[in-house]
Amino acid sequence: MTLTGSQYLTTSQDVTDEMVAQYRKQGFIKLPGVISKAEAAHYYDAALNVSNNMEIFNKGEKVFTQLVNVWREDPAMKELTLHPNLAGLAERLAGVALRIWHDHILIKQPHNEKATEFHQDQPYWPHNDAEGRHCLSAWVALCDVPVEKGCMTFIEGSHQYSGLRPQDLLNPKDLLTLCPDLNYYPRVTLPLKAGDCTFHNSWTAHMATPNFTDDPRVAHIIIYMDADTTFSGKPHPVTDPLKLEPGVLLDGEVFPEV
Ligand SMILES: O=C(O)CCC(=O)C(=O)O
Repeated sequence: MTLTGSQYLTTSQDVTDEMVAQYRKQGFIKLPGVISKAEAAHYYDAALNVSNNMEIFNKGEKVFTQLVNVWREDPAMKELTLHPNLAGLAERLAGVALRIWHDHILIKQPHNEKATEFHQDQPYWPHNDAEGRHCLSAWVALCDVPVEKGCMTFIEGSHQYSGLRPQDLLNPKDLLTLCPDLNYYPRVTLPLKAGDCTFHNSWTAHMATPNFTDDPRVAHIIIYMDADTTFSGKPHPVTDPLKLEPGVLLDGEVFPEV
């Protein structure tokens, strides 16, 4: 572990082969202290500042306030999205070279008493050969996130179910009806302290609990994709403005290698 001020940070050197195996078997892992408390407080303020200024992408407006690709707009959030410690951890877990797919700030507003319902991320994305890929998200808590404030719950082993259609974030039964076996898989709920993180594979089913508190739940999510991911042509808010031809490599300044 690395000492930052008075706090130890989890780095890729702390991630043992057993932890990598656990991540790959379960489809997710919790890593404490991936950024310092001081950094979390700094990025918490930056994230709320951005949310006052950026247009909201409203796919999940009812369950969270979502700001996509903030690293392209805001220098402070860019530092977090390109944070070398997070990238090192992501590559250690994925075991392949990665690029940024996109980031997003997800704020569950105070007393937004709606869960983000079970879904997988990958079916939303315009990636070719998605089944064979290692895309993963770092969900970084910028404030303490107990269960009552909107933390993540994962279904262990659910990443084996690839090839499903996109699932409705507002419907608690959608994924579980589409894939009834998942009703009998273990679920793991992971409250986090500011600066802690979960990583999940893009096929891992997950949900987030409602925010019953008086304060916003602020998380920054960095999504990494395999460095050789190509574009499928499917519509998506990140790629639509780029007018890409299907089959091209998702590279260049919008999708930098980490
Ligand atoms: O934080 C949330 O409410 C949901 C997060 C999520 O679905 C994700 O990071 O993929």
